[in-house]
Amino acid sequence: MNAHTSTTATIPSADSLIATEQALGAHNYKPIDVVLTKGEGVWVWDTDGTKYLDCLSAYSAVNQGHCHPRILEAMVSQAQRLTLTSRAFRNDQLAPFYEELAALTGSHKILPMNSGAEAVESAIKAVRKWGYEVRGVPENQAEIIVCSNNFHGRTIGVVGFSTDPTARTNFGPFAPGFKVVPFGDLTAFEDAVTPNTVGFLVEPIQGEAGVIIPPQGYFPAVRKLCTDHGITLILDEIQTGLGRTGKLLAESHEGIEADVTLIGKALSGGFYPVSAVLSNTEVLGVLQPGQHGSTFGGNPLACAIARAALKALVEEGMIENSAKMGAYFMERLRAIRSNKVREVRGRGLMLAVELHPEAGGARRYCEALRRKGVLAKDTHETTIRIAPPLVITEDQVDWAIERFEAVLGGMEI
Ligand code: IF1
Repeated sequence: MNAHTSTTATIPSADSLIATEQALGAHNYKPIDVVLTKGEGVWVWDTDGTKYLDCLSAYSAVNQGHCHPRILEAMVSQAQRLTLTSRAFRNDQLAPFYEELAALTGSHKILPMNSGAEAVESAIKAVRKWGYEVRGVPENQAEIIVCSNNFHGRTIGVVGFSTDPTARTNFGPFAPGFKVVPFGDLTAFEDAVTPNTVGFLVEPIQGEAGVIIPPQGYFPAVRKLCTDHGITLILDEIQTGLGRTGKLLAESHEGIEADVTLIGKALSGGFYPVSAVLSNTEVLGVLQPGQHGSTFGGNPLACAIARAALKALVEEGMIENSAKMGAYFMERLRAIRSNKVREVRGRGLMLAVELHPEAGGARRYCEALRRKGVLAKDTHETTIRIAPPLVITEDQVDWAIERFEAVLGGMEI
């Protein structure tokens, strides 16, 4: 046998891969030490061949399931044709992407970007400009109201109005023009409004804060106040959107419509960073050539992937499945008898198990779940976040519940 072909390439062990990451990477994450190498639907496999049920979905970016075959097909065939033109030239995927996304969401104008944080930054730019040019706010006086415990990304602009010390400490100085009010508190919002308020940026359900659902009636009242005061309501649906909560957009649960909606993550089914600002004509209408852009935003590969990702989501009934399986998962989680669980909450397949402070920290339970074949992620000290791909079946929920029962039941901690 030829020396070439007989060489079995040494596959680095998980431990050595982790050691290399530690040595060479910035330590801005503390992941669960599972090294994944393959994914299919709700399942992922580590380098030792162990299979796990993914209950995080890359923070809701793989709503359609890992390596969805139709999205993969679209990606490969587009990549073989044309990947990037920049917006200096046009490409034949952008128009159909706009058309399909507008038809699905009822939006009038679309701005394609890449990451979620970029979509947030883009919306802030557009809304400020709209404030000056359409609302007549005096120069540099535009104010945007945001909520405490918000999560909108990691850029300087965005962490500047975060209330999380970990996210913002020592990253200043920050941009002025943001006011923070408690999430779910209508009076505080009303009191913060001034004649210079141009926008209210808010998550329909706060994700990083621990899957926090606002009081009933909050959003309809917010919607009315925004309309009355000419304030642009900007809903960050980067995490809650595209089926995660059992509706296409979480705003539908509240019976409202935002003026500007931000989507990202699952817009590509996890294949590529694709985000978008969706808006009425007025707000995005203020952007003129040269005033905003991105090398990769709206590129043909991104557009082809997003078109396939949206088709898969809608045509394969994933949004309905999210509503149905979310309700079932929640019911089964609530039926687990455990003195460690304080509350189970959520909407659709955006779920959280809140532990009692004495339970010993959510991270420990996520590590225990991992040993049983379920990957979930803690947030803050006491919350286990559960967000599987929207293609999960009842049998797979049952499979997961057995593991949650064993871990939350406590025998095995
Ligand atoms: C990380 C959480 C999820 C988001 C909302 C904008 C963005 C995000 C509502 C920015 C991003 C992520 C990023 C991820 C952790 C994460 C997250 F734990 F922080 F809350 F999803 F649950 N708006 N969320 O949730 O989008 O620029 O990242 O594309 O590691 O920072 P991005």
